[in-house]
Order: sequence, then structure tokens, then C-alpha cells
Amino acid sequence: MGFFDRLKDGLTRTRDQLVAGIENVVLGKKKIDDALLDEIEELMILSDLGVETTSRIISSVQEKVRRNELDDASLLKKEIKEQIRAILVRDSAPLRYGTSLAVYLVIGVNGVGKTTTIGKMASMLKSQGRKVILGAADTFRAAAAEQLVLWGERAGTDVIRHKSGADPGAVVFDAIAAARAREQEILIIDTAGRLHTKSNLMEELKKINRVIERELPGEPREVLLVLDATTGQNALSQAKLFNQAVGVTGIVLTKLDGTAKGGIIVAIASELGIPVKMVGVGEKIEDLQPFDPNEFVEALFD
Ligand SMILES: Nc1nc2c(ncn2[C@@H]2O[C@H](COP(=O)(O)OP(=O)(O)OP(=O)(O)O)[C@@H](O)[C@H]2O)c(=O)[nH]1
Ligand SMILES: [Mg+2]
Repeated sequence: MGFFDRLKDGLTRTRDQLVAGIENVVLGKKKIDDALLDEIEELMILSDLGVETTSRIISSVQEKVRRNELDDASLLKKEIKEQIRAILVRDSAPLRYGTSLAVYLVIGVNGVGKTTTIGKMASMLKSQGRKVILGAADTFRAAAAEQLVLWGERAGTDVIRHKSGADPGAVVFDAIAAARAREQEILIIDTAGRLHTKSNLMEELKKINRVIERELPGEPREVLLVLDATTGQNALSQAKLFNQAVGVTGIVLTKLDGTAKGGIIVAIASELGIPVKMVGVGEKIEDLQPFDPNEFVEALFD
């Protein structure tokens, strides 16, 4: 199966709920009235598009109906599809690269898929001919560095690590030095999972950020927040708080395989204006790709 098919497969439950739901509701109806729009609104909220985003889309549909630009219920599915596309296209942006060294700091709550994503990302970037090195700044769990080393072996990249319990900032400092000495193009840093509500753990991330800033001023950087698509609306509050603390430049949405909550991607793009840069659809090394809004919309509505 190609990536598009896996994405489509992964979105089956979201599609059944949202798209098949809309098809059902409009079936045999001609007129677009408030009762019909209420039902569609409910389907959108159930699919985790978010209350704010849903009501924005519904209001704009109502406006079009008032202006007689939209008068046939059978056109509603297409209209909502295009509005979702517009939201996702607006802020979309690829990963930043540089001419020297780019650093990607990968953050998120526990178990969302940070380390796995780094392994997949390293493999993807290597296959594009980039020189990639990894930094194991999750020094909290003893097994965390080993897990990253395993992914490094699979992807064919070096991993810079310290003993467990070491200062993550010191790992990042050494990883930058090693990346420079070995003339690497991209350094990807793994961090310990942390709750977005714990301010001392957020301080640690700020400290890591300051090390990167000081060592590589003006170089391209990404702060990539990994979100688990199966958590639905909670992913939105994680994104808000991590963004406030360290300034998130891109979202990686994992576990899009088999969740009914794929709509969360639209809520994040719409409410936070942070681009979704990558999506993960499984546990294997090839199960990650750059986020393509058009592909996503086609996979969802196909
Ligand atoms: N189905 C599915 N599982 C995934 C995906 N990405 C990661 N996982 C799984 O999620 C689990 C946690 O992945 P990790 O990469 O260890 O997550 P983490 O964020 O590094 O976890 P901590 O370091 O403990 O905070 C593993 O079992 C992964 O195989 C995905 O896209 N789809
Ligand atoms: Mg990890």
C-alpha cells in the first residue's frame, strides 16, 4: 500500500463519521435549512473539527445560502470539503533546511510518538540525501537513549548521547558540536515526554532552546510538537500550552491510522495557525510523510 492509501485507510473512521454522515443527512433533501445545518454541525464537532472551527465554517455556509450562492443540499459536501482545504492550505509550510546546520527540537507529552517520529524522519531525510545526526536529550528514562540508538541504526545515523540523568542542555550542546565537526546538515533532538501543564518541565525546554539559540544564532530551526491524533481535543490544549512556552513552528500528527479523530488536524490549523508539517500513519519506518493538505482532503473525502 502506498502512503496515500494508508492515509486513506487511517482516515476511514473519520470519513465514515464526517463524510458518510453528511451524505446521509443531505440524502433526498434539496433545501439547505437550519435543521439540516444543525445536523452537519453536530457531525463536524463529533469528528473533532472543534467548536470554533465548526461554527466558523457553518456561518460561512449560512452566509452563502443567504446570498443565494449555495442553494442545493447536494452541494454541501463539496462546500465543506473546500472550506477545510482552504484552512489547511493557508498555513502549510515544509520543514526548514539550511545551508549549514538546521536543528529540529522534537517535543510533546509522554508516548505521543516523538522518538518513533525522529527515527522515521531521519530515514526520510537520509533518503533525500541529507546528512542527519540525532541528539538524545531524553535523559529522564534510562531506556530512552537506547530506543533512539536503535532508530539511529535503522536510519543509518549517528546518535549523540550522555548517561541517563545528565543535563539535557549539555547533550544538546555536545550534539551541536558533533554535528558541526561531522559537517551534518540536520540535527534532530529527542526530548523527554512532559505534561504541558508542568511549568518546571517547560522551563527545561526553554533552557534547551536557549542553548540552540546561543550556539546557532540565525540558523534555521524547528520546534516540532508531536501530537497523538487519537487524543482529539486534548491535542489542541497541548498545542496551545507548548506554543506559549517555547514557540512551536510545526506540528507532527501521529497515529492517524485508525482514529476517528482525524478532524483535529483542521482544528489545530484553524485555531492556532501552526502548520502541520508531517503525519504519521503507523509504527514502521516508512510510515511518515510531509503533510500535504490537498492529499489529506482528498483522502478524507474520497
Ligand atoms: N499506530 C501508530 N503508532 C505509533 C505511531 N507513532 C508512534 N507510535 C507508537 O506509539 C508508541 C510510543 O512511541 P514513542 O516514539 O516511544 O513515543 P514518545 O513520545 O517518544 O514517548 P516518551 O519518550 O515515553 O514520551 C510506540 O508504541 C510507537 O510504536 C503512529 O503513527 N501510528
Ligand atoms: Mg521517546
